[in-house]
Amino acid sequence: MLNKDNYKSIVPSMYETNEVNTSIVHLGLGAFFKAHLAFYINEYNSFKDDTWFVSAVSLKTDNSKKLMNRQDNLYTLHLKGYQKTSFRLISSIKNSLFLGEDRQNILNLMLSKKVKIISLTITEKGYCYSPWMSGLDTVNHDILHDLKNFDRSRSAIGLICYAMQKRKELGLNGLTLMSCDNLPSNGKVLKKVILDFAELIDIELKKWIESKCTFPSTMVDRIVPKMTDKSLKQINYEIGMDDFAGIVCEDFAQFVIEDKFVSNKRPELSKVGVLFVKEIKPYENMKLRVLNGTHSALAYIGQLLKKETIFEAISDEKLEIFIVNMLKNEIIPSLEMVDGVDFEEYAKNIIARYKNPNIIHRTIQISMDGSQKLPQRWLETLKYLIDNGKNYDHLAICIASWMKFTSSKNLQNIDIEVNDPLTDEFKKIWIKNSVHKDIVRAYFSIENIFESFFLDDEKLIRKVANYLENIENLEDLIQEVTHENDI
Ligand code: CS2
Repeated sequence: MLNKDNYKSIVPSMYETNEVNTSIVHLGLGAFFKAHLAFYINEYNSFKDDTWFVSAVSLKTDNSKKLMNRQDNLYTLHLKGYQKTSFRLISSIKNSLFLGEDRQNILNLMLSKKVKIISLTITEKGYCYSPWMSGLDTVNHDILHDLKNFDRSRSAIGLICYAMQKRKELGLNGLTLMSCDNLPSNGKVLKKVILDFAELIDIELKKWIESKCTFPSTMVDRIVPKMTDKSLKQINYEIGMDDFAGIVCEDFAQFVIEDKFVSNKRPELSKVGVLFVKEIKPYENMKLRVLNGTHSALAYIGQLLKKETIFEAISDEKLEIFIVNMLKNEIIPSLEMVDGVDFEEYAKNIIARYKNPNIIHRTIQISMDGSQKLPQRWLETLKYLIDNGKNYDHLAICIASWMKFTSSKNLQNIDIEVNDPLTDEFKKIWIKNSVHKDIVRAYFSIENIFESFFLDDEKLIRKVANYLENIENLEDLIQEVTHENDI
């Protein structure tokens, strides 16, 4: 099995000294983190002049900790390009921990003078942010739990606030708190929920965090499909030994970070292609609307049309034309300029990434948690188009497809798996209503997804309801709108 003995010769200084500097504590030991932040730190450490290591924490289960500990926190990253594939041994993770077992260790790390950054990949819902409340969702179960049991917090938000309170008591400095999730202004969102939570604990804690910590926003990009037995077997075969923690991803990666670190303490990741910028919003919007927006479109439409993977979906010519038209006529016009980026090229490149036959990315994986994803992926674009009197047929079809998908039935009326915190709410909508306009209105009344603006727009409601009513003919609808918009 892969471990430090078999790889001693190529692992950086990590094992040459007993004293290892853990300089980042990361919350969310999942595949995306292992293929993205851990990868970048690994590349950076290969220069050997300034090494940073990560202590990675799982908040919910001990699976990753077990797998990683068995192999001394080493794992293989299988980078799959269109033609070439390569392997990287990742050794940037110093230790893997599980909150359910290692709370004290995790806290000690967060209080250590060596730690400069706490980073997060906890998925959209992990932030417990309510757009409707414009801040922390104070009725979220985890938040209610953590407010009552602060020292046993189970959410990332409660845990970070607890650690910051201890740092404050010990007279230590603040930390850089860096979100790496697909949210717009992810730094601002993190700051808002942390400060809201801290205020409910103690106003002095809020003031301390506000003055001592920073919250850089980031734009993160790499397609990382869920691991399967087959992809793990392939890694094991290629490296010639067992690696139970290996990860497959595409060979493309991008990382843009707002340069806002406490005392400027950060690894100089520009050496490995990371872009540090002052103004990050245009990058975030570009990525969320172009990539994630079309990803979700392909996922919901793909699910209804029985396309198992993004590759299958984009290989259907009708769907490709639909996506390209949506990009050209609806998404790209909504974007602010980004220095040195040609949006047409950017979008073309993303379509090419979807066409990578070596990446088996399931549409069902991307369909997950739509209620948390739609606002930043589609609704901001839609709002722009409505405000500017432009056509939005493609997006309206996407929304109707998402509504149909969340009814838990596909076009053949067969049950489909809907994995979303609001699944029960969606089910109720379909039980209570039978008229399509009423169904659309009921969806638009979900304040944590839709701003009131949408519920007031009769034209939009009529359009989405009309598509929803005719959703059995989804393939025809897709073709019709693309022809109309091409003229
Ligand atoms: C995907 C993203 O699962 C999803 O919702 O759209 O994880 C996507 O693959 C990444 O953001 C790509 O950078």
